[in-house]
Amino acid sequence: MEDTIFMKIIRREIPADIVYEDAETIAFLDVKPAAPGHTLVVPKKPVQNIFDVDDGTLVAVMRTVRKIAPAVRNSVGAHGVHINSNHGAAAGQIVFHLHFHIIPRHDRNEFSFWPQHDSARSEFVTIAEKIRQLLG
Ligand code: DGP
Repeated sequence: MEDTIFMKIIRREIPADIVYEDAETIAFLDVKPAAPGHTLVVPKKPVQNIFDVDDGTLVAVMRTVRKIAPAVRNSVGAHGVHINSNHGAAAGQIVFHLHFHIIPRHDRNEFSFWPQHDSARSEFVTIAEKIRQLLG
């Protein structure tokens, strides 16, 4: 995997506002926050996304997400958080080093959810069957 900007942060080659670190993970403020307090949780191991991460690394990252989410929320007096993660360019991933966004939210009216659509019953049936088949 190519070196990413997050590896440079992990190695302290570029500055970041680091808020938490343990043996397997690091968390720092997002340089382009969607809201004040927007924090990224990143494994120190260089994996790209959900498609190549191993279970242990993902568990470590989610443990850190759970651990720091209340502090992130409370640091800005928010009432909730979005925990979001983009996997693949098509999904908006820009930095190809696995990360979870923790974005404080004060009020559900301050942002737009992604659009939701109705779908034909036959489409649900076909897609669910396809996923089950692919999972073996
Ligand atoms: P994503 O689209 O999920 O890959 O989001 C990548 C995020 O990483 C984006 O919200 C901005 C943030 N980011 C990119 N470069 C840097 C950096 O050099 N420092 C910090 N702190 N955040 C960065």
